[in-house]
Amino acid sequence: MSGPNSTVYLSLGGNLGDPAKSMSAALRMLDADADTRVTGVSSLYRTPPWGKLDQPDFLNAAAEISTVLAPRALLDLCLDAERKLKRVREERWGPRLIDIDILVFGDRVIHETGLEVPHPRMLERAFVLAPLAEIAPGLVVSGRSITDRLVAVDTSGIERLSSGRDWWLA
Ligand code: PH2
Ligand code: MG
Ligand code: MG
Repeated sequence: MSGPNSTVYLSLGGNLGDPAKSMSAALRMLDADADTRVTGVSSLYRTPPWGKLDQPDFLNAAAEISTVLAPRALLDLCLDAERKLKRVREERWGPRLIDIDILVFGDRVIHETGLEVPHPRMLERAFVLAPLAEIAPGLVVSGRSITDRLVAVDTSGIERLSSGRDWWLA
């Protein structure tokens, strides 16, 4: 499969088991795919649960990848990684071992079942914007930079861990 290279931004998160280990395994799976390369990863962030409050804190991170895959094929690769890591899909916004979401795919705008790009809720979620601002501060989504978006949301309780950006290679 080969098309032009696209720069893609992903959000990763989890709050059950060992989320750092799951996210690291997921990123290594994506990087091992011949069509996809991981080109940047944020630090790890501890974040309060959003949407459904009575669940453990999450760990979140953002990643930049370069891929020749079409958006749907990349989504399948991400869902495959989630499945391999034994994610069980349960309640919406509830606890999970690993979640990998496509945030931005080049300058594509996609409205398909299961594939909405840019991610429709990314601009209101500090747990997405804080890690993303670390690796792509100037990235413009719907007319404004990630840095501008980040100052407009509530980041209370979000803590950047001293993991550095190579935690997923360890
Ligand atoms: N993911 C959700 C729902 N709530 N909260 C935080 N802090 N981090 C997440 O990754 C998260 C969430 C559903 O995808
Ligand atoms: Mg999600
Ligand atoms: Mg998801």
